[in-house]
Parts: sequence; C-alpha cells; structure tokens
Amino acid sequence: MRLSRYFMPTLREAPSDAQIVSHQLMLRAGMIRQEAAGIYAWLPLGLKVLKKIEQVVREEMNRAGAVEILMPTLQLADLWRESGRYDDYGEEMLRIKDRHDRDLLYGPTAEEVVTDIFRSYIKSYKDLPKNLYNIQWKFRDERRPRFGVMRGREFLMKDAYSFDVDEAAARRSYNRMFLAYLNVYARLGLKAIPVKADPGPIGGDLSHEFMILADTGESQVFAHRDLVEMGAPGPDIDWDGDLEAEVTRRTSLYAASDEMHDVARFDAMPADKQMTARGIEVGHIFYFGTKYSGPMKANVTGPDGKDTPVQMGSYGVGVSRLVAAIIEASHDAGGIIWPDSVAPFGAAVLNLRVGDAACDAACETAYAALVAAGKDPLYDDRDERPGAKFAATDLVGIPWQLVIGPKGLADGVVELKRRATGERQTLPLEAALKAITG
Ligand code: P5A
Repeated sequence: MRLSRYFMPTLREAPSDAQIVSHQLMLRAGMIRQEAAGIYAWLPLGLKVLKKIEQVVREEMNRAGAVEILMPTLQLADLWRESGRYDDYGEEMLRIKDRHDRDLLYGPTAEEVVTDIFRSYIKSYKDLPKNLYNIQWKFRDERRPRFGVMRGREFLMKDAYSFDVDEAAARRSYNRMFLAYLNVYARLGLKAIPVKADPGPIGGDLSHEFMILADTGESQVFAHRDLVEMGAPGPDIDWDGDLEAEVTRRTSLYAASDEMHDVARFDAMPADKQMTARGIEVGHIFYFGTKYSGPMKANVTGPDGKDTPVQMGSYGVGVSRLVAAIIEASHDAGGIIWPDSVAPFGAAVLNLRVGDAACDAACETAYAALVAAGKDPLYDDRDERPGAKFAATDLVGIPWQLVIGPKGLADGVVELKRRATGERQTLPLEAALKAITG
C-alpha cells in the first residue's frame, strides 16, 4: 500500500477524553472513530488488525474441532422468553420492535439462538459432540462504556457453544476450549492468566476468565507468579489425549484447593509467590449444563434410548477488546508495538527524499520485493519531512522499518529498524530485504 493513496488519519495529539494509553494510541494512529458512546467505526488500519486477530482466533477454534457458523445480530425476543432470560437481562439489552410490532433485540450473546439451531437438527447422542462458533458483533447497553473499544456497547465477540451427551464429555469440551484459548493468546504475544470466575448472568457452575495483566485493567487479579511465566500448550497438542491433566497443570501450580480449576487461592499462596495486579478480561468460558437446553427442550436421545437435555458450555473471546489489550501490553513512548502476528503491515518502506531518482528507484525495488514476499508493506511515498515519517511509522507500530535516503544510497546502504527493540542496522538493500523476509 502506498501511503499517499491510503486512508490513515493520524493525529498529533490524542483527544483529551481518551484516558488510557490504548484508547489514545488507537485514536492517534487513526484506527477507530467514535460514532456514539461505545460505538465505533473501524478505519482501515484498525480493521486490518481486527481481522488479523479474528483470523488467529478462527484458526485455533478450527484446530480444536469447533465449526464456524454466522448467526444474526438481531434475535427474536420469544427465544429469550423460552429460556427465561428476556426479563432478567435488564437494561443492558437493546430491545427493538419491527413494523409488525414484534419484539426483537440486538444480541448481547447467542446461547438462545444457537440452542434453537441445535434442537432443529440434532436429536441423537450419535451426532455429538458438536461445537459451533461465530465471530459476530454484539450489543450491550453498558452503563459506562469507556476506554474506547475496551468496554464498548457494540463489540466483536467470538462465541463458541459446545453440545455433549453427558457431563464428563462436556467437561472435555470445556478443557479443549481452555487450551485453545491459551494458544490464541500466546499467538497474539499475550500472557493470559486463567482465573476461576463467577459465571454471572450466563449461569452455570464452572467458569474461567482469561486475564491480561495491565495497570489499566478493570478487574483485580490474584494469581500465582509462576503462572505468568508459563508458555502456551502449542499447536501440536493431542486434542483427543488427556486434556484434563494439561488443564490441571496450568491451573494448579499452587494446588491448595480441592477444586481443580482454582488458580485464585491468593490467601493460600506463600507471600513471595503472590502477583495481585490489575487485569483485562479477554476471554470467559462457561460450563452451564442444561440451563438453556432444559427450558428450551433441546433434547438428545442417549445410548439408553432415553431423551435428556443436551449438556452445554459457552466460550467467549473479546476480539475487538483484544486490539486494545494488545496495545496496553505492548507500546512505548513512540506508539504501538504490534506483534508480527497481528501487525497491520509487515514492513514499512520510508522514502526520505521523494522525487530523488535514486531514492524513488530503490524504494520501488524494495516495495516490489516485499509485496512479492507476501510482507504486505506500507510505502511512505508522501512528500513529508523524515521526522514526520519516522514518527508516523513508530506510532502505528510496523514491525520492520526500511529507511531509504540519498546519503545512505550514495554509500550503497539503507537503514533497517526493528520497532520492538529499536535496534538499527546499516546495510545494503539486498541484505535488509533478506533480514525482513527471512
Ligand atoms: C461466552 C460466549 C459470554 O457472553 N456467552 C457467549 C458467553 N461471555 S462474556 O464474558 O459476557 O463475554 C465474552 C467476552 O467478551 C468481551 N466483552 C466485551 N468486549 C468489549 N466491550 C464490552 N462491553 C464487552 N463485554 C464483554 C470480554 O472479553 C469477555 O470476556
């Protein structure tokens, strides 16, 4: 992409109402624009990152055996009357009437819709297990939308729903999602801590939140220090193997509790192992058994020939919140530092003297080579001061910066900067391209 033709409306100053660094940087980098409280338009740079995160989540869901569907944003109130949640959900639910005076709502979550889909098609234990997920916009009329997309009213969620014949199988499905989540966060360059949680309005008796540690987080986290240092399970996990052991290992480093999933036994930890902190909730998983399948009569015939309500769990990732969470976890005074996995562009080419024949030619060569290598480069071909170009590229966080100017070219070299470390190398163009393309 040539920056002269792109739409990347960067700002020198963050608007004064942006209180946390991710919100400030997303506005300054021209990633989002507020349309109404908690409702945002995604501008090209923001949309690219959002789509990349979405794709990482999708790949890990697919790897763990979940199947993608797409459910509508608007739902029938009648389904929520069946489950009994319509009146309970309260003011967070945006209620709408259509021209026939029918009650609709903008979905804050989709347990009811997916249960309705399930019960229309699946009647036997032989068709289980199933896990259906979608990545779709949700609406919650939050009392205090704030911190940009961190707590929006309209936000993008990945929500998965598991269906199993009995409790043991349902817990397996839960564990699969648990481990898939650790893979997702690791690929996004995040250290996510699983914390035993309160199921709240989703319901159920088993629930974990996944927390990113950040000073600006809205939740308080108590966790064992060693947990933060643990890596992700890795892509080659045996999904049909002993998942319980793997989950237990990751949630009971200090196994003071008889509840195997409990990591938050802060009071029972030795003082030198405690790491109370603030956290951002980037995912939340639930096992709730028959809470929805019971009242909604989503029954399956078991091996004994009897009909029983299907066992369910649901699993959410805050996809749009993750954009902000990654920035909270990875930035410096100059701006955002994207991990390679979600960077909006793989590399930037900075032409320090547009119009200079040698500079233009070298930049075009570099740009073409990076396009060919699939690095999706951003070429700063604007007639701007070098300082403005350095600042913009740092601000938007492109992982590699290839700086091409007349002085260097006279000596046969260019400059290559790695955004994350600030490390700079002076080297011939060919060598710089090799370093980027690997
Ligand atoms: C799980 C999937 C659920 O809704 N039903 C389907 C379950 N869980 S949850 O915890 O309420 O939400 C899942 C994740 O969505 C993100 N999230 C938000 N992101 C931005 N703005 C909001 N207002 C918002 N509310 C929830 C969180 O990451 C949460 O973990």
